Amino acid sequence: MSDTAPASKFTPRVFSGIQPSGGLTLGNYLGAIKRFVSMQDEDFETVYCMVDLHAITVWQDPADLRHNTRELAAGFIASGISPDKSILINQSQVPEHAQLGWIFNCVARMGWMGRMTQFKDKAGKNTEKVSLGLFGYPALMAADILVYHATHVPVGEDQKQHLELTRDIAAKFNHDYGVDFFPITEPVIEGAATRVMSLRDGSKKMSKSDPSDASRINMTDDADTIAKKIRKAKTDPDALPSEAAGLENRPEARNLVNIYAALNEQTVDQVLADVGGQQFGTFKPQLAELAVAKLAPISSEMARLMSDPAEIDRILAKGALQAREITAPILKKTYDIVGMVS
Ligand code: AQP
Repeated sequence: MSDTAPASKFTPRVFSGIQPSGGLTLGNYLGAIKRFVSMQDEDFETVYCMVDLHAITVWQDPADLRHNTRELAAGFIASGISPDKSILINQSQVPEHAQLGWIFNCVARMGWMGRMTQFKDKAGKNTEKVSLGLFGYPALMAADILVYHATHVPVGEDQKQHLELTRDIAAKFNHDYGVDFFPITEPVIEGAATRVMSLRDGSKKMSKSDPSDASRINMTDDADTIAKKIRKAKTDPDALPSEAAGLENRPEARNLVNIYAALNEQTVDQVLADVGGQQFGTFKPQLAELAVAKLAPISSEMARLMSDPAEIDRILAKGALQAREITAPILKKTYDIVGMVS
């Protein structure tokens, strides 16, 4: 659209977040965090966030929320996000997120929000009973991103529609007020595992809030638990194919091969060149061994960091100060554009 601002006039800046709505899963790690880590060494400023305001769109026990927020920060750091290279924050400690979120509630249209598939999935048949916050979630997510003028957002496949909405909100704001103020953000959806599926059902995303713990690998699972979950993962009776095309219509097989490829930083075809022809009884122990080798150092570092929660709180407090140097002027300018007396 001619009335939208090109991303290129903005400082290359990455923003992304994860909800502290449970423990981190392998899906979060492969779909999002691995890319967060690599982007901090590219030509970007990087801001990574525990989105606690998003988490409470569904009920969270307060003690669990506090624990999960710190554990998520520990997971970020243990996975390689450096508080010296990236700004690491807890969303509620940077109030400009919620303040811009309100403005965007007034920009986004009910019809746009009603089409969000994640809302439909999470609300199910219960739309009358879910929180208003769950419905408005994508407008707050747009604010999280745009309050930094972020140009790039690394996410898993499931967030694609929300990012399109973020672009629509930026474009509508720019159009309505006749400005080129908000960037039209680029989603970064890359890698062999942009959509890690449940270990129990290849048609469902692996999710931290799935009632079945066997459906996911948690970043805090020990070696025995990881091996057991992989051993019990649903599969089909056929041997593995030698090429990616042979995984079509085999969602569970494809999921396990994708996980192997992402953990081992290979393509699916490279993996299948090695394991094609194997039965799952042979492949699963190799996958378990690889998963344990990659995840054990992260989970033990998470445990070490969690033994000193005050240090995590200090990192988040410092991150909030750094963040507000970016967000406060952008919010102030937004208020000016909208016509608020300041
Ligand atoms: N299964 C997945 N495969 C690939 N990427 C995934 N992500 C989540 N699950 C997968 C990516 O992780 C980032 C953070 O997601 P989130 O925690 O903010 O929300 P979510 O997508 O709703 O994740 P969960 O685990 O399913 O949380 P709950 O159960 O609370 O809803 C995003 O980049 C997401 O794409």
